Amino acid sequence: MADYNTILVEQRDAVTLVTLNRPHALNALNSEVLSELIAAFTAYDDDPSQRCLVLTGSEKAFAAGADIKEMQAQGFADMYSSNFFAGWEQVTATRKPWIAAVSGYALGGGCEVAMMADFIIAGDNAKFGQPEIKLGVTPGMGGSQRLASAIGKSKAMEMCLTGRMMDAAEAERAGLVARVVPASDLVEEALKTAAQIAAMPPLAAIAVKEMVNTAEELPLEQGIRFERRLFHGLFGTEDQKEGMAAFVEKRPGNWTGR
Ligand code: CO8
Repeated sequence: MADYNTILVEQRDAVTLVTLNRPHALNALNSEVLSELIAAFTAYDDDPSQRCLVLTGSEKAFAAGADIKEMQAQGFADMYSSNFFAGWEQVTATRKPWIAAVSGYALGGGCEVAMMADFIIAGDNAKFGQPEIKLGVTPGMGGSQRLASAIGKSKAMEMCLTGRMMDAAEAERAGLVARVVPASDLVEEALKTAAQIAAMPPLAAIAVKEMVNTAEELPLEQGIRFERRLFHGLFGTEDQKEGMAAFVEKRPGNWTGR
């Protein structure tokens, strides 16, 4: 397994656990974190033995945002010419499922990274926010778009305009997170859910991701056609034959990912 400076990566059977590890900066996201996450997510996507990934932080902070100290002195030309932080699109291009397990602060870029996940499981101490306005800027890693789509315009606008934090209970009510669990059990609960997903037929899991994500991009009629074509396509796989035979024969499926 590759050696990283800012993240820890371990494999638990078919589940990869990635832990953000810059405790002195509350896991603030800098360019090194980004390049290491891209490497870890690419390795996960390319490894057929790995079928789900959990991204987590510490109990105090999932991530307190993009690294303000790294950005502070940069000008427009620096940001624009380096296309600063465009690399996050490589993380969102991950084809296999991944879960964000959020404890403590998920602010600014931290909230935005959590929202890049397929879904979020939150510890009961989680705090979500887009406080960039207090720094004279705005969300810049998809937060304005993904927050609006997750919780609706009114709440997203209020969060981004005031910079206030939303606690775990409110985030669950608003539909930002799939589930809230006691903070002390967060990683184990997320790993359990990941293991459930890892036990599913992997091609169907990728297809689910593609079709649910398409709901945010296509009008309903085209989205439904896209879903149907992917559904039809799965009938060309061994796992469809196995899954339906296993149901009829009342036994668990044995997936090949073919
Ligand atoms: N960047 C850099 N360092 C940070 C950050 C951050 N985002 N957050 C915390 N730290 C550092 C602090 O500077 C401090 O370091 P030091 O000990 O050296 O002074 C250490 O972490 C501990 O932080 P605090 O002492 O502040 O801890 P508290 O428990 O008192 O407060 C808070 C915790 C409330 C989370 C507080 O640290 C805070 O408000 N942090 C900043 C939150 C924030 O504004 N986040 C948004 C950042 S901007 C952003 O994310 C933009 C994303 C889009 C980029 C897209 C580019 C294209």
